[in-house]
Amino acid sequence: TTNLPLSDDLIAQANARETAALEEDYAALGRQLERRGIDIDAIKGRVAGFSVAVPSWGAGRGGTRFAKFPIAGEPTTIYEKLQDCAVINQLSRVTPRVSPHFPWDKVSDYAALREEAASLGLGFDAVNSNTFQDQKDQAHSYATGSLSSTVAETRAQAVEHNIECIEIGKQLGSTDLTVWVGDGTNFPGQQDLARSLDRYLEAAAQVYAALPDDWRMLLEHKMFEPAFYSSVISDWGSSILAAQELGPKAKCLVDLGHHAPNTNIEQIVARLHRFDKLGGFHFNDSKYGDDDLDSGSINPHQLFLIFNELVEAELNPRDGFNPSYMIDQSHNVTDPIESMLSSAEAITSCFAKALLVDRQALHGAQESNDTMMAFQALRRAYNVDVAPILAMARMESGGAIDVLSTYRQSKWRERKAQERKPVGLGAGIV
Ligand code: LRH
Ligand code: MN
Ligand code: MN
Repeated sequence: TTNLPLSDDLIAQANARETAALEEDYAALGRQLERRGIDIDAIKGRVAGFSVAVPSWGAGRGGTRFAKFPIAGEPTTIYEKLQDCAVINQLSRVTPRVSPHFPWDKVSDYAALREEAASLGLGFDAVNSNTFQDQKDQAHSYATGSLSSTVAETRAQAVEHNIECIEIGKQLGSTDLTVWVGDGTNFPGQQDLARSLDRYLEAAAQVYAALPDDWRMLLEHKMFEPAFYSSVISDWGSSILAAQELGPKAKCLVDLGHHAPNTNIEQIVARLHRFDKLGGFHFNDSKYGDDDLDSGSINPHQLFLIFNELVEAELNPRDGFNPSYMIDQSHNVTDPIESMLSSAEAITSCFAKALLVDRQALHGAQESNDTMMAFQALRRAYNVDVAPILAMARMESGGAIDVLSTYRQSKWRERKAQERKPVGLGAGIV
């Protein structure tokens, strides 16, 4: 049974007002691309096959450690979050999976949750474990770290929690476990830098041993925060070394906000791919640190260059190249549905632009050391407005031509403001 949140009529009526203009724009872009030897329908086909998962935690209004400003009608339970994610997918047609976080999304019946999601047109993506916060009724505190804690019982509890996440994930149909730990120190000398990594590796190996054959363990690194002097898995170097030590099912996950400012992330992508360790992404954008701003809102060119590496990687695949794409953002000042609609569009646009790069021209210019023409091969693709391709792909699969205006016409949030219980005030990351 389907239980889609928006009426197909609403989408069809909104599209009817936009179709003629879209057809004109698509035809004009098609002629422009044809002159470059590119078949627009082939690009549209690739775009139609693209998808990115949304985070369950992104459906609620985020906050900082200073404050959180909830909006009326925001979801509080995983069931309400799934409804909002279903709205995003119904309009955008590129976000058919949700990445859950435990214990935030804990329920008593995961088979029922999976059915509920399916009735909303959704599946589940990577399950995320949480050993960076203490939960009430938890036996051991993570104040000393989790997988790398000096306290053996705490490490065992963190291992146990990750294994429980795998068990939940099996019921939800996931095949990836994403592990980010906040472990680290705030003072020089607080912990032994080498021994803390040893403890992490030993505990992570126990989690790895519990992975089903077709599962992957995605190790997410982060330079700092909550630890401000040292983090155990602080960078892609620590991440790839850990993944190599754990085994072939361990891969690295690149959260775009988890690097030092100005880091060449696209080069990290190429490196991880070269060594068979590119597991996936948490897309977001940042200006200063782990800002969790909307994807492509600050540096869309970087996002394009990352997708350029991914298209190169596809042409030169290594074993099991199948990076998972997820959004990981904190929507502090916008309606989260609108942010994710806009972000999904930004991410898909960069994928589409990367497909437009004349690879022959690029590789030829690289071989002959024609720097300017190599750069121009990228620039010519980046400058194309691919919006008509995305809109046409969406419309043809039942989505909205103009996702944001159709969403506003649906009055979804206003309706939910009447139905859902208000969210309490307070600070917190989600
Ligand atoms: C850590 C992180 C990680 C968590 C999420 C809530 O900063 O990026 O992915 O699971 O935020
Ligand atoms: Mn992340
Ligand atoms: Mn983060």
